[in-house]
Amino acid sequence: MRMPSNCLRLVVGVLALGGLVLWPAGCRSSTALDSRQTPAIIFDTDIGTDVDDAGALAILHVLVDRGEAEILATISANRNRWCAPALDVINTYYGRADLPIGCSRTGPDPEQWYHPSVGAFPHDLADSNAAAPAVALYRRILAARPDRSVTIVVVGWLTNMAELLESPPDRYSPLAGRELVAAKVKELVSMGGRWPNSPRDEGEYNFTMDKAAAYRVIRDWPGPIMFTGLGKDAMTGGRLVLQAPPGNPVPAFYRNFFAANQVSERSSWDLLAVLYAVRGLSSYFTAVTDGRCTAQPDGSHQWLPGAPSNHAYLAYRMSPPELAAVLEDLLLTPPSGYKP
Ligand SMILES: [Ca+2]
Ligand SMILES: [Ca+2]
Repeated sequence: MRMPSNCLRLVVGVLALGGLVLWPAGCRSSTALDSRQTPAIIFDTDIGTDVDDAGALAILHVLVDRGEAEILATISANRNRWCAPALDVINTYYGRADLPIGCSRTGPDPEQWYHPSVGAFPHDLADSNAAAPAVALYRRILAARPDRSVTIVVVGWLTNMAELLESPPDRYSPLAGRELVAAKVKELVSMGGRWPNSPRDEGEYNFTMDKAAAYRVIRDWPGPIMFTGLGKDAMTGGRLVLQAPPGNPVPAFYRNFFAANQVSERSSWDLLAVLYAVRGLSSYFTAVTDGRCTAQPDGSHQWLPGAPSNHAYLAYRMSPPELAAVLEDLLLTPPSGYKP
């Protein structure tokens, strides 16, 4: 088990004591401690730049099929024209063809690994510009939900979160963005950062792709954030591309990425963020909660040990290969109602 040195002061007693709340004063509770409530999740992604986004959305659908979570929307922070169609392909395969899809109009637009396969699978959203504008969709969904009930899992850059925070009142809610987030969002799970600190003079991909957004969200987000930088050594996709049925689009996206990069499996950063967002710490993770993250405008970040804050970051409890096996089993689980 890999564990940063300052994990020694973790509240891992929580796990050993079966969920009895022993967090220090001022320390927030975790989804792991609140298994009574099924998390209602908005999935926010930079789908296209890497293939773990497809795997992450696939396992989220499987966990929803199992009754472990509810999915409210899938939203891209990447404005590439193929992002929304790729999301629609995956949602459709898992039986949720009408799940709301949003897309940024302002985010970065890097290379796409998915588009050669999108046309081979059923979907009805032809272009990202036909998807709802991301921030408007966030505001519509959040305004209609009970207070403190929504988990947002961001497995890409933080463009949509920054714009949501700074959004004005509109026809959906009289609240400005920061107040709307404070009222409705239970937890932001951000797959970003290298913990406890980014390497000297260097940020992390999701934070540096939109540096200004990462800086503003880390500084201004009014509620709990769990940063999950884990997954580099949890390799998945190898069994998926060999064993999944031909109608499954997710292994097709993996094959595109594998061929372009001459690899046969891929790290699982985004899948682990989803696993945490749905199942909490479980037996998989521990959380470092004593301190807070500070970010710089250049996209770098640093963990400052100290009193518990609204920030925490995730550490391994289970080994990366064991976690990879959990994830690959979920990737190979067919949609509910699937008939070969
Ligand atoms: Ca659709
Ligand atoms: Ca991603």
